[in-house]
Amino acid sequence: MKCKQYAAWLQYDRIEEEPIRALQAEFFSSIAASYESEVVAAAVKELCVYAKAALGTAPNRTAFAKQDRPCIFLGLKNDTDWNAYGIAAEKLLQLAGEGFLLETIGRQLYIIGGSDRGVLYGVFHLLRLLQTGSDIAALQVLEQPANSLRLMNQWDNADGTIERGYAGRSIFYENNEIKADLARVRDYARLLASVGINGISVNNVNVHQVETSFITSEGLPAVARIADVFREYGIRLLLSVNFASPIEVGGLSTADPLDVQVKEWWRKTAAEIYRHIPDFLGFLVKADSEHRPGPFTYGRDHADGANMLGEALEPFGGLVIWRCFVYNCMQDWRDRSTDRAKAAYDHFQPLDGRFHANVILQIKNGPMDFQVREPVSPLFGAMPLTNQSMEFQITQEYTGQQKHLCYLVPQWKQVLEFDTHVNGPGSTVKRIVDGSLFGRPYSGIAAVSNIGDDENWTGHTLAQANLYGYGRLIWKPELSAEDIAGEWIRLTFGHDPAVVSTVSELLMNSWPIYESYTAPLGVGWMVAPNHHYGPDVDGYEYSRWGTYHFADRDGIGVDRTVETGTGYTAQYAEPNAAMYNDIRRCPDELLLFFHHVPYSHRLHSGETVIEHIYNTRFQGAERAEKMKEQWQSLEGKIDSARYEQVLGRLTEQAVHAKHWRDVINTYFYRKSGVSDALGRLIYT
Ligand code: GCW
Repeated sequence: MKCKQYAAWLQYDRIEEEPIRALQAEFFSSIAASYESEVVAAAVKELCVYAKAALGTAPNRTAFAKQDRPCIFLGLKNDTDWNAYGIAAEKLLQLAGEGFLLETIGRQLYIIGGSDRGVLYGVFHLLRLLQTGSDIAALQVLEQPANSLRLMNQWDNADGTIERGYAGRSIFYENNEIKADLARVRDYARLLASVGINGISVNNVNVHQVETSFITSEGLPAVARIADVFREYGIRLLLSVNFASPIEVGGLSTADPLDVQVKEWWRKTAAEIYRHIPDFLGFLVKADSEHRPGPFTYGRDHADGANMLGEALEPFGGLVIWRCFVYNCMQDWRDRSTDRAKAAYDHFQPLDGRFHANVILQIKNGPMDFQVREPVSPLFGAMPLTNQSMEFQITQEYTGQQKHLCYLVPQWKQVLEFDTHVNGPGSTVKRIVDGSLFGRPYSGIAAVSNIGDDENWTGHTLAQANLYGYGRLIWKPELSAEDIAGEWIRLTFGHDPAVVSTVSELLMNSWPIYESYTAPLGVGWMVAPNHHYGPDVDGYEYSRWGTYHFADRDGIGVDRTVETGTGYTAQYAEPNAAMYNDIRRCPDELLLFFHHVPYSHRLHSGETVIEHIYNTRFQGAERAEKMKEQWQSLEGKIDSARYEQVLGRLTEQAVHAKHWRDVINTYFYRKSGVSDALGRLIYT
């Protein structure tokens, strides 16, 4: 019996209210499917798992036919005359692809998918509804996912380590091999499918030696085993590929994307991949970024590189997902004219219109790198002729590494709602990445996973909410962060009102709290080099990474204005460009991202910058301590394993938040000489 931490949000706790259980059991007495496939089989199995755990029953599989008895019917939109079963034609018309319809008619429940994936998503949605209090006798739901590509990116290495992983080791690999036992991968696939994920890249974008050979005939049989497991749950496989593969595993002397032999090598490689994995989704590529090989070596650009791979995959319907995280990571801190934030736009925007139809550019949400606070990347919407997708980071590299609580859905939601104005008002990021604004054929959202082989998957048990929330949000960006939190809490911990309200408050406050004791006002970093955990204000200040805050005795911040700074603000469409450029109109939370200001500069909040730094650091550390106490109020209401696990993390966070507070406050006191107006303790 797997423990509660492992079951995550698929607890399927027994329904205690007798009438509700009896009613559900009636519906679950039999299941009939009009279509058979691996994915439908997974859907049926899931219904049975639920019936056993929550209702204590075992449904009968019955032949698909009209009947008078209670029954759950599963099928595809096009394989049955659903009108004859009482389903309205106009509803069926609205149903497509991966969408689903849930409808109760009398004592029969219909789960109809636009495809077999739709059926599976319908089943998981049904079980979510049943566990969060919906009445099975009155269901009327029609859902279509907003984004067609809903992807997970693993940064797992074949040696079993995970780049920026904070929850143990890889569930995929050990000792430079794919694990023999993939049972846990299957459980992961089930978790991902339950929130609608339909594609996964299973190796780190930094493709090292062993992983480079995943695409060779020697490597593919093992990779295909992983693809087989994900296929059961409707999830298609991607691989991160090394741009220099033709040299490293192909025996060629070049990887020049315009070289005939190189093109031929990739074409053959693609054919070989599809021989092993017929539904292979495509390549994820990090090229010319942080010392990874790429087209620049040959004097070619990113369009040349991506298109060459696009052409190789095209005959098989595969995609190239090309990352835009390209910048000079050998910068000289003395050089004030180079601005890392400008790099992605500068590299890619001029290439608009040159990318092959099956190439998608994957852009990190911010222009720098997954900081606690960043503006939205100005590249979104700036390439109307190019497919674009979003890259979020679920793994908490810069947001507390799953030791600190940081519920990221509110941040992602803000990014998706941001109005770029590139095509007039209403040009929100969510409409760019769902493809609707410019009518792009391919689009979607990816995120770097936060799981490892820890028993609870995510290190911090409450960090499961980020994995869950990511899937739910990208399926339906209209959901609020709070509603998603509420769903997750009920599914994970049950319905006790004290638990629901306390955990919801903890989650919803956690991002602002984390922000309030770490780097202030959008300036970013201030973390220890390499591992990125804990404060080191000048840790990156004189380094080559282009991530500076420029604090001196008079002020702090990065001048990115057109007049006196790097000119980055001009990459935005109006009116955003003017707003960010204008120190009086720039939002407080991003002030230091865009402007260099004296410590005495007054914010819209009424505080000066130095007061803000001190006030929020003191409040942040206090609120972190409070979070621990709030959690302690739930003792006895949550099983002890999860209770203790979370308590341990919140205790560490409370201590560490004080460390952050003191390091930051002392740093700025020493720099500025300004003492705290409220006389609180700042170490000198
Ligand atoms: O933020 C940086 C990380 C690297 C990562 C890189 C990227 C996979 O520190 O670990 O490499 O981003 O996104 O490529």
